[in-house]
Amino acid sequence: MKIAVVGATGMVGEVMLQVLAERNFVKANDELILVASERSVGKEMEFQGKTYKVVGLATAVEMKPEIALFSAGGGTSLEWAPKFAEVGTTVVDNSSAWRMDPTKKLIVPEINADQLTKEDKIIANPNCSTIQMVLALAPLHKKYNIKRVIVSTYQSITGTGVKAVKQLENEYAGIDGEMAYKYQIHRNAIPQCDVFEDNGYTKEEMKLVKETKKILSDDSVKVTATAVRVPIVGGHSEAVNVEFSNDFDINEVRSILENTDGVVVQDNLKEFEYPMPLFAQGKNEVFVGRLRRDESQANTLNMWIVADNLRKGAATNTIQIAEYLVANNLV
Ligand code: A2P
Ligand code: 11C
Repeated sequence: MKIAVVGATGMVGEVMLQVLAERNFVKANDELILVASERSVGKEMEFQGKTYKVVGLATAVEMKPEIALFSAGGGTSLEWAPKFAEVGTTVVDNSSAWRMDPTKKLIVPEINADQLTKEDKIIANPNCSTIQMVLALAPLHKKYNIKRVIVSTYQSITGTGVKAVKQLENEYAGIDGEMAYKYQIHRNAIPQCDVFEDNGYTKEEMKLVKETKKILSDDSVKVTATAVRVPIVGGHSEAVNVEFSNDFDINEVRSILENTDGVVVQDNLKEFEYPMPLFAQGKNEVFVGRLRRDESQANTLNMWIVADNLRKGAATNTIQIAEYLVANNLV
């Protein structure tokens, strides 16, 4: 099998290569194709002790890989994913380009990988803040039926990319440098992730609303979001308030989450145990804690959800989709 990683030199691309190696996805007889922009063509990169030369997109299409994992921005996906699909490649795309296209599937493998067929040649990977939230919501929706979700996020600067990490480092060091954000992020919380839309919400907030409905296959689930950037590198955190149609038992909620693939419950107040980006960084799981009943309203739960946005929020979920495709002979 030929496997292409498009955007291999980027921040998510780098984590993709780590996760591919950890999960031994690229077998001895497989061929790995590392793809980036023309700027990087010819650059040498290491993977599992072998040196690879980065190639451009046109060359990669000519090589007709079976699978292409894309994380090179929405513009690249819009232009190039169809070209790969045309030569028979199955594209798993981490950008926002195809997510809300009704002809494309939006997949979190633990929830809806069973929707995938051989005909799906461009498959969308959801936004990081959506993935970690829906992984916890999906089993609870099945059991208690969600009416409404209120989510407030505390998002890592790694979601913005290398430029933001550099900005924070410069601010720590007191160096004037290029700014990823309009404002200083050190000692700050910026209530703006991505650009504003006409309704006064940011694009990130509207991704939480729209993608959640699509992944849960239920337009009746109401979601409202406030997304905030904080000077953190280890992962995104979310305070999530969920109103159900049916009442729940908090111990049953805990047990449902404990038995959900990909979820780890960290919720022991006596030991001060709860999810934090400090512990989530570098892990593939979604961590859930601070489980408690909202005492101000019937049938309503509060929880705190943390995950490494570059792993389960991006690289790991993309690779899990690819693993599912291979395991089920869909490529
Ligand atoms: P390059 O390193 O050559 O610019 P990040 O989001 O961390 O900036 O990474 C973006 C990734 O997408 C990088 O690997 C980058 O390659 C790649 N990329 C950006 N624009 C293009 C493009 N037009 N064609 C192919 N790859 C691109
Ligand atoms: C952030 N969620 O943290 C973004 C990054 O749609 O895949 C990923 C954007 C996307 O800013």
